[in-house]
Amino acid sequence: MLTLYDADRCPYCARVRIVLAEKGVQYETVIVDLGDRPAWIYEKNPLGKVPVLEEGDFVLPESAVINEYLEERYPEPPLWPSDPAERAAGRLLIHRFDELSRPYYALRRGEESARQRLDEELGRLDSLLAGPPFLTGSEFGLADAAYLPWILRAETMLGVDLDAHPALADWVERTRDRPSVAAETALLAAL
Ligand SMILES: N[C@@H](CCC(=O)N[C@@H](CS)C(=O)NCC(=O)O)C(=O)O
Repeated sequence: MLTLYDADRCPYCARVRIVLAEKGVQYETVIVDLGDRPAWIYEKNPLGKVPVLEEGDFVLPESAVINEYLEERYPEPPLWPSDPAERAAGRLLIHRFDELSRPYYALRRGEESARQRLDEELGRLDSLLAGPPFLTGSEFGLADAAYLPWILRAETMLGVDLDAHPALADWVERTRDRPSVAAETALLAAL
């Protein structure tokens, strides 16, 4: 049985929850109180952060690495495109995720000047989604799971209006039908 060391409000954990749900993998959850982190979490992850995935003696932190592991461990349904160039483009998006998270967290800290930078990044995603329905093409995948938690939180917690980014707004709406994302929306509403 897999165990996920998890926190409801953590968007990095949400990345992993979405992928576990997409793949229909059963797992146990251990909720970590981020406001009063238990000392033992440092044994699982020296950085003291969640998510951490555990399976027997195997302990793995870092959401992007966990999701790559899950993709290999549970190949069905595939969450990367079969084309290597398309997969590489998806990995590049995840590698450069900080371009979005930097202004997101700056805005969360109350730096209003970050709103414009965040808006530019949302514009970049909007352009990517002007053609295909998902970030790496015709199917929902790891890149979508990597970005969605912040977009959902930007709307609900930071009052970001997606109206200026119609393709991005359509993408969010499209993903809401998926049980993996609906669960996250419900969880956010309950925070
Ligand atoms: N790079 C990590 C980041 C994880 C992360 O920052 N998690 C936050 C909660 S959303 C955390 O555990 N924060 C505690 C801390 O920073 O000390 C990942 O992708 O998993």
